[in-house]
Amino acid sequence: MNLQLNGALLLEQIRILGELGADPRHGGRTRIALTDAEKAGRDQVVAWMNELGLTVRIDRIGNIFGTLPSSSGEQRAPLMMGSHIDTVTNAGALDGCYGVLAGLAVVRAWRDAGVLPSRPITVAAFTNEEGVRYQPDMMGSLVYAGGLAVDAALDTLGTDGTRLGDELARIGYAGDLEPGAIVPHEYLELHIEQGPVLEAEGLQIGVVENLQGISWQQVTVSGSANHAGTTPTRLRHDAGFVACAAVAEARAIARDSAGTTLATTGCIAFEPNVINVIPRRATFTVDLRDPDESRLCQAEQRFAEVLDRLAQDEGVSVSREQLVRFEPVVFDAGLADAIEASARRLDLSHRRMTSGAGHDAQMIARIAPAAMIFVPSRGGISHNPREHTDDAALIEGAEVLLDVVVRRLS
Ligand code: HGY
Ligand code: MN
Ligand code: MN
Repeated sequence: MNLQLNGALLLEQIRILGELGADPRHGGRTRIALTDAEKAGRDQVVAWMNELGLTVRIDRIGNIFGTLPSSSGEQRAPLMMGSHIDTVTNAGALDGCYGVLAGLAVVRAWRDAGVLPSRPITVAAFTNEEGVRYQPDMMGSLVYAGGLAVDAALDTLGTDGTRLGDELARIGYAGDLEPGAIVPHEYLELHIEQGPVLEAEGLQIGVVENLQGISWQQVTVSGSANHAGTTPTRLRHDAGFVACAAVAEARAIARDSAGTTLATTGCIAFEPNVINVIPRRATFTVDLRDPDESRLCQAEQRFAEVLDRLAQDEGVSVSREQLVRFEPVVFDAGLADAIEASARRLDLSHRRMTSGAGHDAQMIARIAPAAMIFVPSRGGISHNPREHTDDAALIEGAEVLLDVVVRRLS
């Protein structure tokens, strides 16, 4: 079957969606989950789904599904493609959005050819993949895969004190479909690599076989405020010092892992946060990742020991809250083989690789065969307005996605 991808329209839709939530001051766009800016993004994707004549359904956690019916009419489990359209703060235009819009481009190729697939094709935009406002990340796909009860997710309180379910209702995306009601036959996610590997090796396609484990925790250090000028070091109970020392130790844990473990502190705050007062309290996050579960456990254990030692030496107390803990995921070998075969058929250089970032595919892998396709990120940059992938590479990735789907459905 000779289906044609409309690459120009895909690039145009990426550009249009990328303008929603644009931040002229700091660059990029910010469409944090369930904000008005993200609602605008949702509304735009739903409008494009309706233009394609898809059956649009919203589930109770706000996941959006657009389905192209099959030629047989019978209700077979759909082949699903998807990703997310929520962003981090000052994000690029491609993270997540590329996969959702490329899915629509694949469906459009069927529509343009005037043929229907042998089984339904569903394009999904999952709620709150980034987990910036409400933890955990990949929340919508986690609920959809049965990893988190929808009512618990709806009761989640955000970093801004809002209740997720209230915000979902406020933006008009509190759907009635039970999460998981549409069980995919298999799932494909096209995504930018967000890392340096493909570009460094001059390769066009990543065949993503697995995805590393993720551990997010929030640490609270409670010490004693005191005068910065009169308090001798030996008498201090400096929460700020312990937090900073712990962050430095987390980097040492990553460095000692020969590069497999990654440690990131993305958020840190001191109280009272004034220049001449020793902080009485410090809160900070630690994001630990490793493709190997036992190494990730070792990193968590070592960090806990470091924190306890620092706390004891400084005479402060520490508490840790686990925000996210996802084990590494291995994707479906058959789908990975199919992706590799399509890259080869399209004469695109490729390699098998691990995903450093979390993705909705890792959740869908719990309920259906799933795999991912990567395209290069310029400079390996993402979660940054400078995120970029060349137009030709974006279209190549979508061509691979189309080729895999056509062959899986023929
Ligand atoms: O954190 C992640 O890896 C993803 O971007 N949510
Ligand atoms: Mn993403
Ligand atoms: Mn992301």
